[in-house]
Amino acid sequence: MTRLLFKSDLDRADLWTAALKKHKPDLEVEVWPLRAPEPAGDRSAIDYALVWKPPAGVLKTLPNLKAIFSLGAGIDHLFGDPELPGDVPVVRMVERGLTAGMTEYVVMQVLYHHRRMLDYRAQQRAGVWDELSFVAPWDRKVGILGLGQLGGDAAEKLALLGLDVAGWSRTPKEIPGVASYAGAAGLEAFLARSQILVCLLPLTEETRGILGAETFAKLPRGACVINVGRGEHLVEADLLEALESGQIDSATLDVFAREPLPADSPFWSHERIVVTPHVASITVPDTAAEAVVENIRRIERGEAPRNVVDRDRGY
Ligand code: NDP
Ligand code: OXD
Repeated sequence: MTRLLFKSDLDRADLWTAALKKHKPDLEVEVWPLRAPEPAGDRSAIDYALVWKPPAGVLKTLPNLKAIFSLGAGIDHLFGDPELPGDVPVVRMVERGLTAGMTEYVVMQVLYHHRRMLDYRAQQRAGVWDELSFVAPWDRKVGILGLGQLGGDAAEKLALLGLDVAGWSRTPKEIPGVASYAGAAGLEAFLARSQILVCLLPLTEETRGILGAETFAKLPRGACVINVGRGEHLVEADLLEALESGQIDSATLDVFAREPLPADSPFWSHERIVVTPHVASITVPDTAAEAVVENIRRIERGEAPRNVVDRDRGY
């Protein structure tokens, strides 16, 4: 018998249990009660954990754990645990629902800024009928920080729309229609061309604060910033200053250093900022359960699971 511990901060355990059992009917799913500090059942019986933001120190109390599956693509919620078991593979979420949702969101926000929708919204509020300047898609330079599972797919789809797309990653990439810039040496040239900059990096010690004054100064004047990575990628005060000076024209922010975004955040009412509540993409239970079950089967056949986090790289 195989037993999986499931923990989410949303009330969707029934949906997840059904999805997991659809793909592996003999899987026993133990649900960690919503908002409880600890799981309830026999910890030695747990083979796998599928979790989002487990409290620090709990995973190490599961003595027979074979893998830790993150419910999301980001794994920073796990690596904040100083007692995270060192000998158990941590698997990030790679599934087509999450990828498709992120690509939709990034395409939507890039087009929103490219087609000056914030300006048209302001004109609508003021009752103004005025045609603003139009930039052809091939003259609009979009830059994606992070060309992994999510950034790579979004970049490819944006290129299919005819936009002039480039991406930046640690290692060079070959994606149809997408110019590749890599490593520290490639960053400056990449930023210099990015009129719309999208952050889809994982949060690591190297990427924390990357959306700050130094980066903004290297973008073309009047650039737009879309942050869908993590709130800690952004230096909030630097963005407000760059918006004030006109170096940055506008921004879309989906993730924040403090979530929910505090009621007194200036972002809520800023006319040049679009705010969404960390919903750029959401793991889809059916397709995600399929990916998790496929990895469980691999482990049970004695094979290495796919999409294991490299602890040295931090993602
Ligand atoms: P991946 O691990 O597949 O991709 C990460 C990319 O970032 C890779 O291209 C990697 O380069 C690049 N990268 C990492 N560190 C550096 C660095 N120091 N310098 C240059 N490039 C770097 O991650 P995903 O695409 O699956 O997810 C990305 C992030 O998106 C998640 O970590 C999460 O924070 C965020 N996310 C946000 C969601 C939301 O709703 N807002 C939903 C889901 C995810 P290389 O390819 O060379 O290794
Ligand atoms: C994720 C997220 O990492 O939801 O999947 O942010």
